[in-house]
Amino acid sequence: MSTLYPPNLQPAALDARASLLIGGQWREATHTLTLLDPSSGQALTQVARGGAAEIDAAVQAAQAALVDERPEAWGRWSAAERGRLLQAIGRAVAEHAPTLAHLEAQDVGKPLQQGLADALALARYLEFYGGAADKVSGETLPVARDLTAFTLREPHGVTGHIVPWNYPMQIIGRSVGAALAMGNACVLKPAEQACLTALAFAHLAQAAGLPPGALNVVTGLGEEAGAALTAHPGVAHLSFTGSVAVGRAVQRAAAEHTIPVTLELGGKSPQIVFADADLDAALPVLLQAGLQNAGQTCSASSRILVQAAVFDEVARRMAEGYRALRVGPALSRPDVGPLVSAEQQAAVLRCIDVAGPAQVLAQCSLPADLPAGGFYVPPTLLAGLPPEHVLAQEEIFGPVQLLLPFEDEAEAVRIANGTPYGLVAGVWTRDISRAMRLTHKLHCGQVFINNYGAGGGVELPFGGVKASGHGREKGFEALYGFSRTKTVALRHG
Ligand code: TXE
Repeated sequence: MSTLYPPNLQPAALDARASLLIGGQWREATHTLTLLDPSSGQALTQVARGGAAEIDAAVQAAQAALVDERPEAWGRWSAAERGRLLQAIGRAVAEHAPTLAHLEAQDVGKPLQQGLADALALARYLEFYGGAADKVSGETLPVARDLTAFTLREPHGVTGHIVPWNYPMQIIGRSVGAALAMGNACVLKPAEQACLTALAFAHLAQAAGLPPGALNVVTGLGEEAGAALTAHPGVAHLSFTGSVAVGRAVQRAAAEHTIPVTLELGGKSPQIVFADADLDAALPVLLQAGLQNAGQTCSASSRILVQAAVFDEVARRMAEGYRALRVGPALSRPDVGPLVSAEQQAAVLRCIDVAGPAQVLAQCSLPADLPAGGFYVPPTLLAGLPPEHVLAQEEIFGPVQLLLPFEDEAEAVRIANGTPYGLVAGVWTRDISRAMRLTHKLHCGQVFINNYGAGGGVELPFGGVKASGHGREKGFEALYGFSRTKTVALRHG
């Protein structure tokens, strides 16, 4: 394994003695957090447990990077220079993708092949936002003959990024990548369960030439470092991905300083399968979209709505798929790895209990040789619960999907829209008119027709409605979100 890690990316080198990046310096903290390997439950390494003092230092370092008048300071870089740097960081990320995938596998239990895809997605975000950095411009506005009016797009200033543990690399790519492209200086607070790829990313960014203060990283607990970041008056924009409860707290904290927030809060996303659908094309996607990353995905398709005429066939084929899954430690490239923590494991097992054995249509058995302390949950397909049931309403965030039958289009829309969330919906049909009717009726941020996720498409704006949050990340929309408009009007006679 050691040959995979360049010296500065060894897990041991990313430990407590140097895991706070503030103003270009790697610093220690008085207290530490222990990271566990979810595949075995064993301690992996330690990182700094930063708190309010470290957040304050990080925000000040970010502010300093923006006001520094020296030509090399981050605030003086042109858009093209920022773009070139992001692309160079992207190339370094791509080069180290296998290392990053290993770190992610050990840190959060993500199957190696999925971590590799995340690392390459991070590289692609940096390529995309690097290329886009100098293509966002203002406009000229026709007001009067003796006035020339135009708009400028300016960075917010210091942006705070609170990232969860399920897709650390992708979320860093879409939020930190876009924020840096627009010239903001970032303070990143990774999740306490998932710090290593964030730290590795920061090392790679520094090595590629990111100047001091442009990106600051404070590892620590949500209620300490995270809350301090949301409360800091020097932060001009907050980007949060995580639970609804914390998202609401982040928005309340932002309201104290009247700053904008982007909230991405998960969902209960349906895939709707009509009787005329190409089932051979749909079936692998129905499963994959619910089980990728052991179902710990904001856009996980946890509800599968199936038209009555094909319900039995879809149920049978999905059940076969579940029974054929291979659960295992992340480094063994399983279909489904462990969950991130003992807490998540317990919560998901509780949900399966709540459903009761009668509703379990299929369950993949766990291999006998799994490491004893790992946080494994048997992938479970549920059926027979009404759409109002709590398990059909609330995010489970594990390898559990629920089949729900419907008769017609109206009922499908009613069930699909009938939860507090609205992130993603998938529609499987050969009838394009029906697909478009549904597209307009579904309450969500993105609709995928005869696919789910468009292969991750970094170009596509992504975000939710209702309890799934607001604001859009990914695509050009993120660049607008991480900048603001200043209007200028010049009277020239
Ligand atoms: O999330 P938290 P948790 C959902 C999913 C999961 C549930 C709980 O349903 O089962 O949330 O997961 C930081 N101020 N999602 O407990 O607590 C925390 O340190 C500021 C969906 O892990 O919301 C971490 O960095 N920050 C989701 C981040 O918030 C705080 C991804 C997310 O943690 C904070 C993850 C505070 N008071 C969970 N408290 C998605 N949308 O993909 C915590 N944090």
